[in-house]
Amino acid sequence: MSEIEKTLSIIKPDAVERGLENEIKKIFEKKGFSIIKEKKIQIDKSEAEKFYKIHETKPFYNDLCSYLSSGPILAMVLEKENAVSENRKLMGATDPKDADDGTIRNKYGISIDKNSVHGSDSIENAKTEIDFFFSD
Ligand code: IDP
Ligand code: MG
Repeated sequence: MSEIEKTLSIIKPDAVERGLENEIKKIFEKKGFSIIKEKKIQIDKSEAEKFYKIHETKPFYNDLCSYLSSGPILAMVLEKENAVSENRKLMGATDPKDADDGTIRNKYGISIDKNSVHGSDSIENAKTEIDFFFSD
């Protein structure tokens, strides 16, 4: 059964810095995602730590939070049938060198840390992450 879902997508600092926002938004729209909310912002490190709390025990946590807060990002709510898993497929593997042809990370990712996009990994986390950016 297909359900209309919402998921959180972030165009990360490496991609915003290279002016890829519109190109990446077009990829989502061409694949049938509706971008129902968007917000360009720069978060500070403590907010990044909160957003990535799930990773707080990982060795890369500090660098990850510094990176996400290092420049402007574009946070978006994407809507589509099975949006959470469809977005994960479209993003590709975490490490761009493992990401399949045709995925966003294959096309634009620079490295495992500068991998251009974030996407929620479950419906539950999508709700929390959408609230994080769009609760007001
Ligand atoms: P995901 O973004 O594909 O869901 P996660 O495992 O949730 O991947 O990791 C969150 C983010 O942390 C990744 O997008 C990547 O930027 C960074 N990251 C993950 N694993 C590593 C690593 O081994 N070294 C450095 N950064 C990493
Ligand atoms: Mg993740």
